[in-house]
Amino acid sequence: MSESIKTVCPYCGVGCGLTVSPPAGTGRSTHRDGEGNPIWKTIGDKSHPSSQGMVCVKGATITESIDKSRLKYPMIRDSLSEPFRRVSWDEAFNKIVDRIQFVRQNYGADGICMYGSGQFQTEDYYIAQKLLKGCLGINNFDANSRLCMSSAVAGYMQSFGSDGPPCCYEDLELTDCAFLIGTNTAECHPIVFNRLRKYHKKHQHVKMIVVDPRCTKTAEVADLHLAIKPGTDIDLLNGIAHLLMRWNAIDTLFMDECTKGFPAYAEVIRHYPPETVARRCGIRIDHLEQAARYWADSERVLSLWSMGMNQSSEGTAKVRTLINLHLMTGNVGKPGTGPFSLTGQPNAMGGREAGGLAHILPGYRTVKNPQHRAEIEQFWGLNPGQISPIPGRDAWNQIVGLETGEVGLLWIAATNPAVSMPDLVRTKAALLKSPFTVYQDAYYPTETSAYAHILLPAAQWGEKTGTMTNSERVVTFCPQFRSPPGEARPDWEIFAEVGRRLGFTREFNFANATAVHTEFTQITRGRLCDMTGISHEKLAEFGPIQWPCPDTALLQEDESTSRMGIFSFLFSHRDKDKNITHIGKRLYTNLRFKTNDGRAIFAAYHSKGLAEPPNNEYPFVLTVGRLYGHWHTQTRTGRIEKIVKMHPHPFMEIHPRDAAKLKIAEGDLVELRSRRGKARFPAKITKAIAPHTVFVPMHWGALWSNDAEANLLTHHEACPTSLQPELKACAVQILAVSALPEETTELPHQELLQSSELMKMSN
Ligand SMILES: Nc1nc2c(c(=O)[nH]1)N[C@H]1C(S)=C(S)[C@@H](COP(=O)(O)OP(=O)(O)OC[C@H]3O[C@@H](n4cnc5c(=O)[nH]c(N)nc54)[C@H](O)[C@@H]3O)O[C@H]1N2
Ligand SMILES: Nc1nc2c(c(=O)[nH]1)N[C@H]1C(S)=C(S)[C@@H](COP(=O)(O)OP(=O)(O)OC[C@H]3O[C@@H](n4cnc5c(=O)[nH]c(N)nc54)[C@H](O)[C@@H]3O)O[C@H]1N2
Ligand code: SF4
Ligand SMILES: [Mo]
Repeated sequence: MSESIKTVCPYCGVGCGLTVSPPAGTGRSTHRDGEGNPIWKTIGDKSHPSSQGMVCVKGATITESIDKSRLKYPMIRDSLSEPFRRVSWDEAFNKIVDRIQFVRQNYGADGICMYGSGQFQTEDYYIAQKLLKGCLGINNFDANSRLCMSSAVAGYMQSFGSDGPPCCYEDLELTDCAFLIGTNTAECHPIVFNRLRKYHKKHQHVKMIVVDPRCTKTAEVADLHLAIKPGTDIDLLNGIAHLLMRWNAIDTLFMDECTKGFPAYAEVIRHYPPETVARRCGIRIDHLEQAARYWADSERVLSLWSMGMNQSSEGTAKVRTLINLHLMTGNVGKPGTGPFSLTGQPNAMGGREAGGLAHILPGYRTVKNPQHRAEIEQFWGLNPGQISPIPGRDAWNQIVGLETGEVGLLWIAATNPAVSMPDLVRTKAALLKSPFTVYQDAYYPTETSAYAHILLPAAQWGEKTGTMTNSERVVTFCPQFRSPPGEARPDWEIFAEVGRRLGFTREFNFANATAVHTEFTQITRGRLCDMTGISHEKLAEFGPIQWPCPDTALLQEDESTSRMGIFSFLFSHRDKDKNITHIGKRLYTNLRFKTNDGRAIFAAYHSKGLAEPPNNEYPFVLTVGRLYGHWHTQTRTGRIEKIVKMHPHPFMEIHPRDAAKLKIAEGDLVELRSRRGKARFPAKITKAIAPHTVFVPMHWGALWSNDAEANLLTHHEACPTSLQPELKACAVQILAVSALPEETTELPHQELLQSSELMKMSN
């Protein structure tokens, strides 16, 4: 390939457009990585409507990692103590198909589980749903999005009657007040933050409020930073609502016409006077009042949130309570307003569209809804009743199924649970017990490959064609521009081949990814996420397209953006009778929601706080999050020199007062202990963290550190509605390692990892 191509960045949910060109230079002068592989050139795509040419360090360096430490061939072993041996695809497929048949007969269909990822393309997601939920009749497909987005999904569904973030990035530049809660946008959604920050800097009247126990890069530039104690978000939000009520700064007309359930909420917020709330949250009363003032005085309020809200044992309640504020003040459905959940992974949104969690079905449908099941059964040509009405095993319940012996086949793809799941002591022990684990990844080794019986090499970004949807519902085409290494294959092709070998030849008769996408978009017809007007061809021709986009929509150039030299599209609608709420950049502009009566629903939740609050024995709250340069478990970013220099090692942030009390100096090695496990980090003393709270990054698994695995400490207690675990907080004690008696710090199952390291394939 000699020309450049346009695609989307495969890291975060901002979904920046990238332009990729072949490695510069020829022969020996070619630009190469440390292993001698030519490096493709990546720059921001100026024509992408979401990012307008901007990229962060991760997008800019992505191509430096794509040839390093790749898994190239299928590999098999009979037990985890044996080395892998290379096999043909044919042998690997036969083994998997035999196992599926065996498990169906001996365990029942519930014994089969797949754990996928928001890093799948939509095509991968769709085929996996058809295989598991359709053909095998088991809803045991869950994704790492359970650890990431599920509270936002549940919150939108319950408050608005459907999933779907109603806002768009343009709202960042149209708001009067940005309320950022539980999100370190500057480091984790850098280009969203750039757009907001530029506008905020330029317009004096625009306010930025950041709610985070840490003074992050995001909080540093806010007009108001509320460093609440972890887990007190509902107190704060109810406290703001209390003041808005007291000041009568509420939109009664909107509430009367467009919502229901307010009286029950009004009863709840009575109990949240400022004194109580400030004390519980650990903030000043005047700061609380200031936050409520900004809400009251702003014509347009936009809230942004991510893991500080979602990863909580009351995640859905947090999300819904935030939505309450928007409903009270009529801040929804208008430019510059709305509750905007920032999606973490590049295609977390596509996963939701394709039904990629254990309780949902493609096209924003749910497993429990009989009509939805019937629609999908009919679409897939299945017998009525083939799709199970019972939600499948969520991520943690797949682990529990291994513990109890009910799961006979676990198929993991595009995620690294041996680092990212909560309570790694239990997770690893369960994985060790798994009778049969298939692991489909692009890289080798990862921490999870140590627990696999079969490794399947996946083609990654740039090596397969497909689509991804970003936080603002913009779908971008990601064409293949290079060959996969060795025998690696696209995820969807692997799933489809297994489907065909199980006898579902008609169901998986796809010539290519375009055919998969065409079938998938048809299943969205008439739904909120209608994408029947989007196709690979149109995306390739016109560039990124936002949904809803039914095939009755006419593509029109959006004048406001094309004047800025950016080419994006608005849609006009031909068929007024179609059940589509809205065509264009925002959802719910007619203020009718997807509930039965069109009204949005207030939620009435009291604050419950953390599932594992600190006590005398475990006096600190540990919170775990991300750093600007690294991506999750480092399979890519750990191999990029510039990023490794930026963040060379793990650390634990602690407040100077706590450090002094514990006699810990900067750089001292400390051991954190929770009720479940322990891990060690050098101390970083900083006022950026609230007292009694400590922070460690999530990025260092067993392959990248000796013993700084954050999730050895965390617990699996989850939100009862969304089943999203409280990965953001657990109770810990802190001990200076110098004060500990000498002992070996052998990690659980470290020997396994070492053995897999030793047998690195000669690739
Ligand atoms: N650089 C980088 N960017 C990424 C990723 C990455 O790995 N690296 N991953 C992507 C993914 S998948 C995701 S999900 C997103 C995550 O994006 P974010 O959610 O922004 O990232 P986190 O650092 O996990 O958590 C955000 C903040 O929540 C705060 N927090 C902790 N507990 C509480 C609480 O009780 N209340 C409140 N209000 N805040 C709390 C933490 O202090 C932290 O600063 O990032 C995406 N972008
Ligand atoms: N304590 C704590 N734990 C957390 C979090 C936290 O904030 N705190 N955050 C949680 C969240 S929000 C998330 S999203 C998870 C992320 O956790 P993981 O999903 O485990 O992290 P990644 O490193 O992104 O793993 C993605 C894997 O997919 C592989 N891969 C990349 N592209 C492809 C492809 O096209 N096909 C295939 N088959 N493989 C591919 C990569 O090599 C990598 O091994 O961690 C969760 N865990
Ligand atoms: S902001 Fe996100 S999508 Fe954009 S370049 Fe950075 S990692 Fe990629
Ligand atoms: Mo995530």
